[in-house]
Amino acid sequence: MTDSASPSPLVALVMGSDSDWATMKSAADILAEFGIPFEVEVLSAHRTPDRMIRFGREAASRGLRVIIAGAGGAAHLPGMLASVTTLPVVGVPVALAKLDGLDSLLSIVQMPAGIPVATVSIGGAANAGLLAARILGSSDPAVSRRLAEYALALEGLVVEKNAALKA
Ligand code: RP5
Repeated sequence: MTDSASPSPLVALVMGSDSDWATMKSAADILAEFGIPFEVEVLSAHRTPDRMIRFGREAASRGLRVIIAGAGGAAHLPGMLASVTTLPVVGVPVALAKLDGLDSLLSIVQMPAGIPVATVSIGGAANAGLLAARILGSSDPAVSRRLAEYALALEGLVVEKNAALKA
């Protein structure tokens, strides 16, 4: 699938199926907005288990710093990746036609002690992108600065909308 321009991605944006892309694209948009190089992969814990394990095992040595993993239904991808890497894994529950994503959320969030997945809200891929930016920003002042600007812009929007309501 599509990659950002950079030759060495810092974030892997992975998903269980290409059908998850409509949700996961919001994370890609955030990473692109912050100028963070990323790669996109479809990897399934159930349909491509060997590929998925190999990807997780090699991720850190390939220079990746964060993995964002989205899946729906029996959403085992984020947890399985977290079990074969020490990189931070951000899990995105993708909503399918049935159960409104509650199944995905519970599959991702209920990790056993020792193997953490930072789970965002159902469909919360934009926040997953922002969380990855914050993880990188803790050691990259340029990303940290952009995060502060992003927060200021958000604040400005709310203030504007508030003023518009009263006008
Ligand atoms: C999950 O199964 C995927 O993450 C996707 O959300 C869901 C359905 O996949 P498709 O049948 O659309 O390929 O593993």
